[in-house]
Parts: sequence; structure tokens; C-alpha cells
Amino acid sequence: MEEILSLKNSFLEDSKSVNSLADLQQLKVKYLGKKGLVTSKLKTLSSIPPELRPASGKAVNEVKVYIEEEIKRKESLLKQEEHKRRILSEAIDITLPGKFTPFGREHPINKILSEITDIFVSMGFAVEEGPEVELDYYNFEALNIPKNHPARDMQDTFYISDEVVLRTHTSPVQVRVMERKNPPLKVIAPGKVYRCDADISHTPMFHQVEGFMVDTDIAFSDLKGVLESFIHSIVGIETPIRFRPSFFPFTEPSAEIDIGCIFCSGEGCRVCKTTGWLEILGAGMINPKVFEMVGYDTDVYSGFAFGMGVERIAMLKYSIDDIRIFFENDMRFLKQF
Ligand code: 2U9
Repeated sequence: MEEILSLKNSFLEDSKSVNSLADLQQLKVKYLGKKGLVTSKLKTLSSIPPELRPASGKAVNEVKVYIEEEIKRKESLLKQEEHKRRILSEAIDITLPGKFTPFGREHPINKILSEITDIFVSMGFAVEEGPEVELDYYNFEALNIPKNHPARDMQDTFYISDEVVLRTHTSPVQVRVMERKNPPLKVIAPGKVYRCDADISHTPMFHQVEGFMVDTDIAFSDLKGVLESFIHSIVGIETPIRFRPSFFPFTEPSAEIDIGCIFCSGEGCRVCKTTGWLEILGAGMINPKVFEMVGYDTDVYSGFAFGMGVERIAMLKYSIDDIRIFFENDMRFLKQF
């Protein structure tokens, strides 16, 4: 009986140091496991005198039931505590400020590029693209730009090798289209172009949209109608337009197209260099020499072509006086579009 009592006391003593479910499991094994202290005590009952057995058996069983209940009670207590701890550790402070996720937006140049493209697509032009690393043949030769032309100079063009350049305009895209397809054609070629130039109004890479229309009976009046319609869409119907004679090797006759200065309404200011006009486009009737290069019959076909700098149009539209700001990735600038 003394041993049974001391078994209970030793359990009470051991259970004081139980602080976790793992400790409790160890305690359970120590007393109630197959080789546990209570189990062993039950096994020894057969070896005691028969007249003492009922009382001893009863006492051991009582201790066993007590220990089982105590372990159950402790288990539910520990589980509750653990649950409370988990709730506390997983608690979210909903008063904290949220995490800031910055939103990106379209670059102003891409925005104007899409605007220009949409206007020509609405007039029935198809959009074509081509390589930025281009053969000298497509960039210069096929466009009637002679070997001694200043644009071919190393000072103006990025040369990869004698025969390969970074395209200086998107015109080669149009030559490639003409080689592949027969008229009627209405195509624009938007994209990046490269020139060795860097100052307030030039960056080594900039964007162009060029375009052309080829069919039987295309006249200068078609060029005028399409480009006037485009200019009215991009800068507003009230803006005056003028055509000024010019020269390009790939068009004949050629013209530069100006709009009335949007900064001084034609009065004359610093931006328009007191002329009252701002250049917005170059254009002309495609030179028959270019048609011959791509194998079009010059007695049957005629066409017009045009070209514009996207940055220049963005600068006019948004009153920006330094082209370099488009490529500096200054968020204070980019956020405004
Ligand atoms: C082919 C034949 C003719 C494209 C043209 C211009 C006039 C022009 C400049 C505007 C500003 C380039 O970005 S800029 O510096 N472009 O003035 N471009 S006609 O003529 C072509 C194109 C392709 C086969």
C-alpha cells in the first residue's frame, strides 16, 4: 500500500514539471505505457498473498484511474493554452498601414506612338515591323541614298560592319514590304531608329513612324489629304498647316510640313525661332528610282511616303523642351502622363 501511495506521490511530483504536450506524452509513457510504473505494479499483483490482492488491486486501479484523468485534464489545459498562444502569435494588427504597390503606366512615347498608329489604322493603313540591325543595302542603297551622302558618314550612323548598320530610319521596313508584296499598299512602319547624335533635341535612339501608299494614280493631293487629316487628329482641327518644298533622295518632289506654332499661335517665339511655324513631318512622292530597285513598273504605279519623329511630336504636344528627359526614367516626369 505504501508503494502504491508513493507511486501516486511521485506522479504528482513529476506532473509539476510538465509544461508542454511533449512533456505530458513522456509522463504518460512513464506511468501508463506498456512498461510504465502503473502497468508494472498491476503485473506484480499476482505475486502478493491472495488475501491482500483485492485491496491492493483496488488501490492500484484507483491510482491508475486518477493518473489517467489527471493526464486528460492536463492535456486539455495544455491544448487550450497552445491554442491561445497561436491565436496571439497569428494576430494581425489591422491598424498598421498597408503595403504600397506602385502602379506602372505607359511611357509617354509609347502613348503617342499608339495614338499615331491608331489614326493611320483608322485610315486603312497596315502596320509592319522590321529589323533594327539592318543591311546597308536596305537602309541606304535601295532608298537612293548615294555612297557619298553625309547620312552615310561614320559620324552619323552606327556601323556594325561595312555592310551592316543600326537603321537610321524605318524606311528599310517599307523597302522589304515592297520586295515581298505588290500594290495596292498602305503601310506604316513604327519603331526605334539610331543616329550618332546627342544634344537637347537629339538622342542616339529615337522613334519614328514612317508610312507610304502605293497604287495606280496616287497623286500629291492624296498625300495632302492623308497628312492633313492625320495632323488634324493629332494636334486639333484649328491648327494651320503649310507645305514647304524640301529635298530627300527617296522622294521627288519632297516637302516638309509645318503647323502653326502652338506656343505663340503664329506670333513668333523662342520655340518656333520667331517663324510662327513648327516642322512636324517630312513627305513626298516616292522617287521612281526606289520603285525600280524593288521591281515596280514606274509607268503603272506611283505613291507617296512620309516620316515623323515621335519624340518631336510628343515634345510639341506636351511643351517639353529637352528630348533627353524621355529616357532618364525620372518618376517625377513619367508620373505626369
Ligand atoms: C520608302 C520610300 C520613301 C519616308 C520619308 C521623310 C520624308 C522625312 C524625317 C522626319 C523627321 C525623319 O524622324 S525624322 O528625322 N523623315 O522627312 N521620310 S519621306 O520616305 C520613304 C520611305 C520608304 C521606300
